[in-house]
Amino acid sequence: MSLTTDLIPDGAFHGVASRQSMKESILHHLRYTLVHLPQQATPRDWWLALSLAIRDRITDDMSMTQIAHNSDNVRRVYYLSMEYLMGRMLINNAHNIGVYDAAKQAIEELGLDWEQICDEEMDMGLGNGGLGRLAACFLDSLATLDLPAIGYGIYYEFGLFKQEFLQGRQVEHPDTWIKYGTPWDIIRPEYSQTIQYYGRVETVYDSAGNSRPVWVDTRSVMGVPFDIPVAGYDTKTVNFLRLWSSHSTEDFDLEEFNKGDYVEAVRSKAMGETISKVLYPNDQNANGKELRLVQQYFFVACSLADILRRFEKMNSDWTKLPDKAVIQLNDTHPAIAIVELTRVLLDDKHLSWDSTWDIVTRTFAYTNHTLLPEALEKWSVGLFEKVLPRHLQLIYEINHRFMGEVAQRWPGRDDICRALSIIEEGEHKMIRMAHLAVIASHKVNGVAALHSQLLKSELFPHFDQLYPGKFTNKTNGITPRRWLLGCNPGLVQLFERYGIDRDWPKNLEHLRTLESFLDDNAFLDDFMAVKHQNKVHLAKIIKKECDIDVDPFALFDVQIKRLHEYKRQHLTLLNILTLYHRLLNHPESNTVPRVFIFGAKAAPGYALAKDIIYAINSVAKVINNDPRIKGKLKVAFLSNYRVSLASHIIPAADLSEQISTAGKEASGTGNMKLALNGAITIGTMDGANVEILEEVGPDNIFIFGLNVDQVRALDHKGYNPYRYYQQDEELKGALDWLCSGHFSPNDPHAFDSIRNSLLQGGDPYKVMADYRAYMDCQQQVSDAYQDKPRWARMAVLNTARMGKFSSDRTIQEYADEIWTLPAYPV
Ligand code: B1H
Repeated sequence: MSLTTDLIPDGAFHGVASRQSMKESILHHLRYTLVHLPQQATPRDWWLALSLAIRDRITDDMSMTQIAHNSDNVRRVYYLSMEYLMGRMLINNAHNIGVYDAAKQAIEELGLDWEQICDEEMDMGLGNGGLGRLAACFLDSLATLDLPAIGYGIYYEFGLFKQEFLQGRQVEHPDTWIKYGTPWDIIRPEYSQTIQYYGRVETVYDSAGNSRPVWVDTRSVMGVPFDIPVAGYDTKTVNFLRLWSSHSTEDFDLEEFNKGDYVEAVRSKAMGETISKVLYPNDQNANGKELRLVQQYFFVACSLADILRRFEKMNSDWTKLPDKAVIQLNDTHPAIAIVELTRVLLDDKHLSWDSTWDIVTRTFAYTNHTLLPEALEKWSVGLFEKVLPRHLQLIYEINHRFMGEVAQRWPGRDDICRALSIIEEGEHKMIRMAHLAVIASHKVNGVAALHSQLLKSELFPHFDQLYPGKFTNKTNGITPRRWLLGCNPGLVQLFERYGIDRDWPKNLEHLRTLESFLDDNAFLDDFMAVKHQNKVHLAKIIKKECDIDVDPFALFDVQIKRLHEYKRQHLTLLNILTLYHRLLNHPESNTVPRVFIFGAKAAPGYALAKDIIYAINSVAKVINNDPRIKGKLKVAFLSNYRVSLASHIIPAADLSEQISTAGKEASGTGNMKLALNGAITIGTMDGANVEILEEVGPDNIFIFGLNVDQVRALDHKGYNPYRYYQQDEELKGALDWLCSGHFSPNDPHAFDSIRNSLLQGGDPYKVMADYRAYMDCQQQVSDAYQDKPRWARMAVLNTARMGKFSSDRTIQEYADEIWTLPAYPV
């Protein structure tokens, strides 16, 4: 690299100079970091050199930001999450620091293909779905809004499994994202932490005869942090994500070894290496595994120790901790942090209980992401005691004091005490982590208006009465940098041509000016031409990945999300079967050609979800190869759905399927991404769909089906799915056909599980009840799609009216109303 480029400050990288210096940087890294000459370099070498060149333009600002935050002893938010779905980082970072054009031109001048180079990057898939991606969007917004923030999580060696279809069935493979390293992390051995777990609690007496508990005979494990820089968009702020990797501690091994227990020493060494090995793939399904509990404690204890270390450098009064640190819990997965902070302040720093509890409750805030009972975390008391015996004592103490409060508020109401207790009584005593999180947090929020309402009225009604004002709503959002600027360059260029305010990525409300072009037919045509180009691009991906030919003029009907019964991919399957049946009966009918596009991973142990995948793939195979329907219906299930694949599918979608049973989807965020890119939503009155309806207006969205009240009423009077089956010929026909063996000749009973869950199983997610309303609504969709100008206006209005769903708005609300966290521009 030349001396001059070293001396030019970041902001001065413009135009030719910027492109030239970028090219020099890339070639420098190729030659001196990767030790390759251009003629030997593989696409991966170029990708790595390019990434390092971009990284060089981030790291100085990162150092400056951290020096400023530290030396000014600023208040920070600490975001604790078991999951971060960062996806690919190159394009996002290039946009955020303003070198995207320079980088792309430099690559092209080097005779390389930009997309091919970007495609070399492995997704950083350290999350399951919406919850993990939300954390990633939040990091982007925190930095963009100049908010001092650090994210904490786990440096999983294997992220979410790679999905493959073998004869239509899901097969999982390990995700080896880190095998050859990543240019985006910085190892920080100097900030390693050693933490204790297992062991037992002893009571010791001092000379004055006072007793105190001591946690002894513990095992220990070391956390080594890896920092991922998070650059804000169009600002100097660079925060970071600190991920802990677990390692065995030498001192401990030696101790065991010297006791003569060689095998135990080696075993615990293996355990140390195991903790951060793999992400649990059970989205929305708490599993009571010991390793999961250990993962939670490991990352929480390392993170807290790191937070307290930072606090102690500049402060001496522990009662000031809540002035300098607010800790946001991304669901209950990191809620053990509450108990760990209690333990440190009480046992290590020797504060009083009252002082400790006051600090704890002023420090923590908790976000709830689900009402599904199977996702609400509970730990068995026995397991907890084994791994964290001292923490269990503290939970009992917290609960004891809390029960006192409840008894005072509702004298004689043992039923309420039992309902609110952290400990669930029964044959197996369980610890309810959500109760702990509610009790210890100063704010608890849901993730969409409806969800937050249900949180108060259904999940925590007594807590709401006990703590008025504690429960709030923070409707989710998405970062416009990744979900429009990064993924839809065609639309971005269109905005430029029509003179849309260039700061829309920071002020998404500015896209409202698109509404002034609603009567401009040339604009509508241009807008839809971009959509068409994106569909052509996706069609190529579908051809390459699935070997299916799809017509880009057909309606692209997209359902991309984790596979779960409550999300009702099987309702879409019934729609597909019905449409196929209608086409066979009326081959000459004027049907709107559709391509159904799916992306979904099923939890490896979720048999019914896997059967639904197999069913969709099996039906797809028959439909895609049936010449009688002349290609009017196609079904493409793309395997290995992930962030990078989403960014190709979303800009190409016409219709966005958001069809969860009302009351089940806390928010959804894919709904926002698709609408922002001009897809029209077909959805139920669930999660953030309700607020999307408010924003776009009833003419620009397709709403169908039971609402929450109707679902409750149906359950109340007794729901009978058979009634719908027997009374609706098409529904019966579709379900019977699925299970007739027609779609699985070698395995005629392959889909009985689906049928059973919908009939004998009582259809817990009301698929049968919503089928007819869904079919009718889909007919309205087809009619609207045939009216090209109408559809175009709807699409534009969806893009124009998504301002509310920028995660910048969400984060600003957290900063103002939960964190009282001022911006701190560097
Ligand atoms: C959401 C989860 C979740 N809610 C447990 N809950 C997990 C629960 O591995 N686990 O144990 C993993 C994930 N994920 C999602 O959060 C909601 O379903 C979406 O509706 C919401 O948009 C998203 C972000 O708030």
